[in-house]
Formats: sequence, structure tokens, C-alpha cells
Amino acid sequence: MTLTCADVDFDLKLAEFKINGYAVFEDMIPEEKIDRIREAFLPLLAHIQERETEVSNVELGDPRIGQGRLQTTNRYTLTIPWIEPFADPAIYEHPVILEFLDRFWRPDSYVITCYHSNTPCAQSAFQHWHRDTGIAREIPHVGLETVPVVGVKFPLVETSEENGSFEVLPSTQYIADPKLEGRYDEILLKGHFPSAHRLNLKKGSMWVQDVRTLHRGTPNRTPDPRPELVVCYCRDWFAIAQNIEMPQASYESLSEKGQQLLKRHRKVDWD
Ligand SMILES: O=C(O)CCC(=O)C(=O)O
Ligand SMILES: [Fe+2]
Repeated sequence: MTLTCADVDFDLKLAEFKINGYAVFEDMIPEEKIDRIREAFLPLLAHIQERETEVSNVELGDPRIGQGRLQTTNRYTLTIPWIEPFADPAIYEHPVILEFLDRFWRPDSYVITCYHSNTPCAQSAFQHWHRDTGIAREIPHVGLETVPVVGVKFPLVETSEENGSFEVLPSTQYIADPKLEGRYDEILLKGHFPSAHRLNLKKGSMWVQDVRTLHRGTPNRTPDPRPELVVCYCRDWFAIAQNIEMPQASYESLSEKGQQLLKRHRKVDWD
């Protein structure tokens, strides 16, 4: 059984999100759906692994066969194409996620700006501790109570200490001290930070990430990739240089809610 809105204490989940800087929901996506998505994802990953042998900041390629880059050793970043089975309203219009965002922001006040993935593969290493935004550079240098951008993430496999589960340092989303920015690895690897926490997730879980919360990828010590997909949502007044690409016909086939969420898409010709 998958989770419905009636099963969720949203006030509690919002409090977890506001305090910890992330919130996890289990049993959100049926396992068969995740398995179908993983089967479609692995050839895209294989294509990037074969093509991208040098670390790069730029994602190259056609998203339908593989747009992505080698981010650091054996860790890949791919854009997810807006096609089946990835572009599934059961995921990007998940009622629990939309109810959470409606309450956190305001109904109809946010859009989807990206569909992406992070995949540590065998022999990947720790990432540097980082945020997925720039305090001061992108988000103003104040501890904003309500973050304007979140990532909604779901792993395509169970994640564990062995296969490189995501690590967060809870409650760091409000730190907005320019003197600390850029020094987190130096500080966190030296000092005592016992609240660092691994998100060991069941398949079918989704979690919402405040992009400011400090985190890092960890080594995958298994032979199998650990893919996680992320749908980015942001307030509709927030400018961000990200767009989902899709042809006009795909946009027209979306539900009314889908069209509203994807109104910032960029049209492409995929014939
Ligand atoms: O998926 C992971 O383990 C971490 C990836 C990450 O934080 C990033 O690439 O920004
Ligand atoms: Fe990150």
C-alpha cells in the first residue's frame, strides 16, 4: 500500500522539515514503478559512463539517450528526460508531496524547474560537505525561514552505509555566515559534529531536501550503482537558471495541474 494524505501528520512533517532541513516519507511509490524507472535509467547511465571519462562541470548529450557528466570519481550527474517512465504524474504530482508543498508555501505558487539524478557507482568517494545553493550568491545572506527551492528525491534502490546513502548535517539550513561558507569540509572533518546523519532509505521512499542544508555524498562500496532522482520545485517568483525540456505536444498532454507546474518548461523539437 502506498501512502495517502490521510495517513500523514502534515504539521509534524512540516515541523521536521523546518527543524531538520529535510523530511522523509516512506511507502510513497510502488516498488514495481521504481524498478521500471531503474531499468530505463541504467542504459542512460551506462551511456554516460562510457562517454564521460573526464570530470566535467558541463552536462553534454541528448537527455533521451544520456545527458550528463562525471561529477567526481565514479559519481555521475544526469538530466532525466521528460518521457515515460520517468515523467510520471504519480511522482511529480504525488498528492502527499503537493499537499506538503501547498502547506509549506501556498497552493499554485510553485513550479517544477528540473529533473535530475545523482549516482555514486563502485569506488566513488566522499563528496565535500556542501549546500545545493549559494548562500549570499543565490539565496540572500539571511537565515530565511521559508526556503524558496526544494529537491524532492527518491532513490531507485534501497540505500545503505554500503552503497553510498546520502549524509546530512541536520538544521544547518539557517546558518548564513559568509565567513563559514567555503570552509565546511575543513571544519566538519576536524571538529565534533555528532548530528551528521545517513539517510538509509527503503525503496519507494521520497524525501524533501531544503537545498541549503549541509550534506555530502558518501562512497558506494558495492558493485551496483546507487541512483537517486530529484524533481526540483521552486516558488514561481524565484529566478533560477533551470528548465525542464519537452516538446509542445508533451506539454499539451499534461493535466491542468501538470501544465501549471511545468509552465516554465523550454520547448524542444524531439522528432
Ligand atoms: O546523491 C548523493 O549521494 C549526493 C549528491 C549531491 O549532494 C550532489 O551531487 O550535489
Ligand atoms: Fe548536493
